[in-house]
Amino acid sequence: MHPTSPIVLITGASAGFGQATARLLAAQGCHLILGARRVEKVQALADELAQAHGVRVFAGQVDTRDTASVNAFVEAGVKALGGLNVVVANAGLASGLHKLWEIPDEDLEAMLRTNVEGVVKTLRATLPHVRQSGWGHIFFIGSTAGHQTYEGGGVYCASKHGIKAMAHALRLELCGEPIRVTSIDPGMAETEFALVRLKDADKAKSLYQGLEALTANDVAECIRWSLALPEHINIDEMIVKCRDQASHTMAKVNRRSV
Ligand code: NDP
Ligand code: 8X3
Repeated sequence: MHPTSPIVLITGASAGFGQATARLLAAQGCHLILGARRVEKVQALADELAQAHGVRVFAGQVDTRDTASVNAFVEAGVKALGGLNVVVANAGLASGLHKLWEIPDEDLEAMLRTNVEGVVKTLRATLPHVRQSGWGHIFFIGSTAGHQTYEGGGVYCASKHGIKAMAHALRLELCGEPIRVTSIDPGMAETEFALVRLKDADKAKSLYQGLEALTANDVAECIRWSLALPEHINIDEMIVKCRDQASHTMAKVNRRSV
């Protein structure tokens, strides 16, 4: 049975899609369990949303690469709010734009440990609670990079192709249970993503110059809509790009002169 005020756990809630999703779902009356490494940002968001919308919000520090950290975060959040219905396994990143034969271990490990292992660890810790609640929805955050590849993006694309595989597998594994599985797969969206990847504010900004990229709120809206649908409807995957991006990579992007 679809609860009127579901309890939603979001990883990567200190910025970008995670933060925007927390804002949008709190405004719909959802209770939230929010985590990221920058716990002070998550705590400030939690305080703001609890005050503005009268919902219950738990804020915790979590590094999704670390099993003990994920387990402790999930247990504390579920204990504080008394259950869990929806998971948004959003924490992720791209690190660098190296060709496959040049990628440093640091970037390789950051992407695979966060985008693949971190998502598995999040799912592993949360699913028993979602099952116990009797109704649930698991959101993966994939990417157009899970549908195409580009030079310098081999490992990031591999990690997002991995998300696609995991979402498909989980849907098969949970078939017959009252739990939906959705992968939201955005194209270019202006968040902290490019800054984290390129470590250069000017280069990050120039990526979106002259085009109207997706915002974090646009992606949050896709999550809100998928969640609000009647419960027999499952959005398997949603590829969402801005109108200025015609290809899954940046090969065909419309830029107005500035
Ligand atoms: P942001 O950089 O704005 O946000 C990323 C979030 O992930 C931050 O809250 C960050 O928090 C968190 N995070 C990163 N590593 C960890 C970790 N080890 N443990 C816990 N939290 C972590 O990027 P976006 O919002 O754009 O990205 C969110 C997801 O969307 C990612 O999976 C990304 O791959 C995907 N995506 C992004 C697109 C884009 O163009 N922006 C397009 C398609 C997909 P903190 O640093 O505080 O830990
Ligand atoms: C982010 C989109 O094109 O930078 O997942 O890989 S892209």
